Amino acid sequence: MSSAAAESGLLFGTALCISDLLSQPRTRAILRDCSIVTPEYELKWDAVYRNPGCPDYSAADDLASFASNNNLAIHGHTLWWHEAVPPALPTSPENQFQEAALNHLRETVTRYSGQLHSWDVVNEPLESADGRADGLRETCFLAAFGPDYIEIAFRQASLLDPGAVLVLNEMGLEYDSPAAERKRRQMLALLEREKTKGTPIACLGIQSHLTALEQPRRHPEFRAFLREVRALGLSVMITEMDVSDHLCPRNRSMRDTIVADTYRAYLDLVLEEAKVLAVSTWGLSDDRTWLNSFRPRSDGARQRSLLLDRAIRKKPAWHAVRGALLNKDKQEPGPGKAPQ
Ligand code: 9MR
Repeated sequence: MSSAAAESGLLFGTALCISDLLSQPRTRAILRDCSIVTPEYELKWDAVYRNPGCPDYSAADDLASFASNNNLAIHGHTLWWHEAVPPALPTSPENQFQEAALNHLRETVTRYSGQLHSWDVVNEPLESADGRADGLRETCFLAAFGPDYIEIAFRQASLLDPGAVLVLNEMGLEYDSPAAERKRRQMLALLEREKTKGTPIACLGIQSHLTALEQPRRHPEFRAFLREVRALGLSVMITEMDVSDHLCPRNRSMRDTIVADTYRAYLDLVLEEAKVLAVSTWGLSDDRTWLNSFRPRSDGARQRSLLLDRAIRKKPAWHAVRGALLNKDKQEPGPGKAPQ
């Protein structure tokens, strides 16, 4: 898989946890398929500060050593995310939270400076249901720093690790709904605002948690969005791709076909329109998906949402993703496609 990606000038990878490396078949699959890995949990603020006042980077360090010993790039996930704030941390007074958030960012970026391919500097900044005109999610970062918090985080990260690709990562940009279209417009407005201020955002992370039978094959609004992102001079990373099969029939081979087809159609579209640096799935094998708890199937069957099955065997989805990666530069340019 990673060689197929490399042929098209991309990295391919997965999210992983330190415990994945206890399984030899899983480790072998990671080494066979990946050129980039994303710590699923170990770098998050609450993971590092499980014991208040006493940061513990040992699990993240172990993953970083595994990656560097095996020549894998690392995507750092994630510096400022409202869901990863240590629970014991007081979010007020604001200046105390500011200091803690900046300390965490500086300490983490400095520790791994020069070692990472990229950083999700800010994760999931938009939530239109929060009702702000700019679409920003009401988080403790927004409360403490105001709407400039994104600029502050990116400037700090850029100063401390100038070689890393700095990514603004978001969920739900790829969905097909009026709310998703609103989010795409708000994201473009945000990126334009930050560009005007000179905020060093290099790349948009599109999480890509897809749902089979819901994700459209043709998706003109999303296609147009990707073109606008490209026109702003930004690259794209597909950061957390998986396909929930909770709407699919139970029959395994039918499910596998529909899931594979969902991956293929989605990747064909994104690879055609965006300047994609890397494609990562959120786990590699079906025993490691978060979707069994987040989107359980009503018939009780386990999700088959990733590229390998529970026995770490390749599924049609694996071949579909590989096909899309290999096909990248063989596609007909879409109408109005931005020049390479
Ligand atoms: O898969 C991750 C799970 O193991 C963690 O408990 C959870 C909270 O830290 O985060 C999950 O990953 C999320 C990612 O960090 C951001 N996008 C949504 C992912 C799935 O919830």
